[in-house]
Amino acid sequence: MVVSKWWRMVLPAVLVAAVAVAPGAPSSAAEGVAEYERIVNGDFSGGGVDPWWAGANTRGSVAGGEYCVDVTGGTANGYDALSGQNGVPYEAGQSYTLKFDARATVEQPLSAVAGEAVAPYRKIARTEVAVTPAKQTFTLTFESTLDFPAAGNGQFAFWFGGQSFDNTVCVDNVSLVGGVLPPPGVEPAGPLRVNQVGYVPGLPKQASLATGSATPQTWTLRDGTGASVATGQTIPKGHDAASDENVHVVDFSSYDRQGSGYTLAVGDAVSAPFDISATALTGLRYDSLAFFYHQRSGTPIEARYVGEEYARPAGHVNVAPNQGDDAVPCRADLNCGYTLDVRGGWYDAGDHGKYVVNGGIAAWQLQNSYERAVRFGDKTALGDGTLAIPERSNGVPDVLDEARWELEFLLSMQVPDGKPLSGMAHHKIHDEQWTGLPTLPHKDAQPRRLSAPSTAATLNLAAAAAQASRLWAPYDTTFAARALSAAEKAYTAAKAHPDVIADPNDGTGGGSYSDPTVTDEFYWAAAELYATTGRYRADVTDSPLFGGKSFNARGFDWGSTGALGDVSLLLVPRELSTDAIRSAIIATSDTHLANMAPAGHPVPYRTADGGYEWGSNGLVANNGMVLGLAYDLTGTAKYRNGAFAAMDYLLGRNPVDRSYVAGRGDRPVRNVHHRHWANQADPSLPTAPPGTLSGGPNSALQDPVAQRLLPGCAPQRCWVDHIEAYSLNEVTVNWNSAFAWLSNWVAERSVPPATASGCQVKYTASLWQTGLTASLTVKNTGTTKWDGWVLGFAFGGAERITQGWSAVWTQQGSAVQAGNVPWNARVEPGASVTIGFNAEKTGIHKSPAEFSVNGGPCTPA
Ligand code: 9MR
Repeated sequence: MVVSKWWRMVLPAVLVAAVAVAPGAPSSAAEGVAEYERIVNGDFSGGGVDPWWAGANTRGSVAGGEYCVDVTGGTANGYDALSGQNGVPYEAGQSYTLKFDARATVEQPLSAVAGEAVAPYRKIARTEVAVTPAKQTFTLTFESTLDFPAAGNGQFAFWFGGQSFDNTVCVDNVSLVGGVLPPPGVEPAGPLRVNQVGYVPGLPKQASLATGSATPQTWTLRDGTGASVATGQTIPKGHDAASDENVHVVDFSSYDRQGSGYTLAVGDAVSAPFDISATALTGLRYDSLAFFYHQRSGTPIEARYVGEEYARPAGHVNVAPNQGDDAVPCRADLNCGYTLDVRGGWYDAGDHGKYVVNGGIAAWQLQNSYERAVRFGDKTALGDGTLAIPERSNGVPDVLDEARWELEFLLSMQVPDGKPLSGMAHHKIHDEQWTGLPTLPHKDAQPRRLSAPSTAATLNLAAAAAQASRLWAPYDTTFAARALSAAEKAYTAAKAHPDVIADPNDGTGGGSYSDPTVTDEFYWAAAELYATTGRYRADVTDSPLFGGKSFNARGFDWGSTGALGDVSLLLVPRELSTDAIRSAIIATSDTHLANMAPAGHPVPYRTADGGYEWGSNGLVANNGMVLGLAYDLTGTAKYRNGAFAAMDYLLGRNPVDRSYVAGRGDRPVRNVHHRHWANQADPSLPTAPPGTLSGGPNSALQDPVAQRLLPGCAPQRCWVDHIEAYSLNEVTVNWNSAFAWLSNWVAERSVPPATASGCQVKYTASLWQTGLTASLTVKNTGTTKWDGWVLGFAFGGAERITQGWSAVWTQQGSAVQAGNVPWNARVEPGASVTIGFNAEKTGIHKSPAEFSVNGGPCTPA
């Protein structure tokens, strides 16, 4: 073995058998000092090569768990044939231990080189060893003379060149441990984790404590001045699999005094600060919905709506260097013979792709948020003038305006009449090649191409457009008709071509969004068409998913959409019974609550193997939606508490002790994977805007940063706040639509409900031929005060409210809601509030027979 002078020390640990370096195991040092593995995919256990690259005169592949490089002979220098990986961090003055196994078909020298990936290619250390047909393990140590940050220009490479003959050299178990800087994004998590935004009076307030102790500990709640205001004992939960920690729960639910800057303390551990307030969480509904305007393609993002920091020129509108989205051809191999004008829509995520599959579910969820509010909640909160968008005073609820931005794009992706597969929808449109980070949309110079149509995309279009049609009917009959006709055409086309599946390997320049099973998309689309038209009933009932079969503990997402159809069937009742759907929502919510009860950081989400997936936070929010619906349907507090617990987890009560929502909480996510909000890569660019949800933990470690930083992580801890960690920290329209839905629900339900037995309403009306004036006296006959209330009832005939007083009045069809105004929000037991309205009418007016307050019944007096 020849040792070059750069190595401080070489341990001649030459073994014939492969040394057992546990695949991907984190290095744990003696004396508790953290040691960080700096090589990614050093054991090749997954069968993949990434992020190793092979340069000129080499061809690398993984075979039999080793990385084998075919080397062409006849080169002059070692570096004429090399393979390595970039972005390896080095710290000057720190020592490193390199280990690897190697063998070769024919004995030859091999150099292991630590250095710089770009000119002037400075070296930190180079050593040459002799590799033989017998596998040997080499252990080398060196001290770095240079500094390279993670994801910078540090490189580790093997040099194979300088030989006259062809050869094959195989390496395995490559490990480089050293340095003291924790990898970026891996910040130590505090042990005492809270919802960093806030808790709501009258609702549960819980935190989680990671501790070695098995016995209860004393907790103290301090107010904003630091004064102790409450104290109690933690509840030990034992070992928690999702976090691989011993966890206690702190329950301070009984403390209800509103204020800000509260902290919890247990011993030396102090939590992030938080509020206790009825409005602590209400702003999130608008923060989360604001995301969609930011993501709009084909229009300038204006400072007056988003502030100077986030404003940017229109993307993909044919201004150089953009190639524009106004006449996008199909990919060359499709040879479709037409172009489509597919401007507009939302960029899916941190990339500039626009995908019908994912766009469909995201648009549906914004529309559903509104449809649910009409049925169960407060649609005024989503009404016209509520969002900072250009359409804010057009007389249409803003959330529908925002969804329409995407709907128009989805409709534009439909194959024109007279063309092959007409009526189907192209699966996606995106760049030919992936662009770098950062790249603002208007600076993207890549050609844009349409992918082939797919059945899944076609059914997404059908479902979202059918749903849009019924919601837009009161505002724009022309659009409503156009949406329905496109939906029906798409549905017919999907039935004619029921198994056109997008290529799962088509991931160049954009994601694949391939979904092999479309039974659920067929059910979803049929349910939407039935809800809107009353036709298509047999398509709904003939589906194997009919009757709430889609709900489960893992949840629904872009590839698993049957539950969306069920939710629409529930919200838009027709003659089909919705009992089975209701039961499924309640049973699934009970499963969530049972899973959450023993958990250290309770969250409604459970996969078969306990792992966390790409976009787990989106699934958490969607399961929060299911719990929210269970509460809407039953008024049972445990379901409401479960939905709020999902929010607690997203806002900081989690093992990484971070708020996954940008700009909200004491330790929010910053470095999302996004080509504009790329502050980590370019400090002149912004971090993610407030209300943007990170994808969240993913224990499958599907990007090089995750693989480098998180080997062996427990599921809920598999996350870092790093821009390159695209499988952990991207942001997408479908995850933010789930979060927006939950945020809107949580905002509504931050008002404590009235008890079912505690309400009475006296309705009196004076009538004339074409109208009436009504007065309602609503009395709190229960034993607890109301801090806010919403009265609901339905007209029996053709009445239309023209004016109301002492409440915020809204009417959708026959459904009426009256919400408190600030001065009459509080109603003590035994007290009443009187409100009223004027209405136009045709025909006979009858007093409403049923009333509700805050979702519970209110008896007519
Ligand atoms: O959200 C998608 C996730 O479910 C998949 O596992 C992953 C890999 O196929 O792709 C995710 O979607 C990405 C899409 O393909 C491209 N835009 C960004 C999306 C989020 O990372």
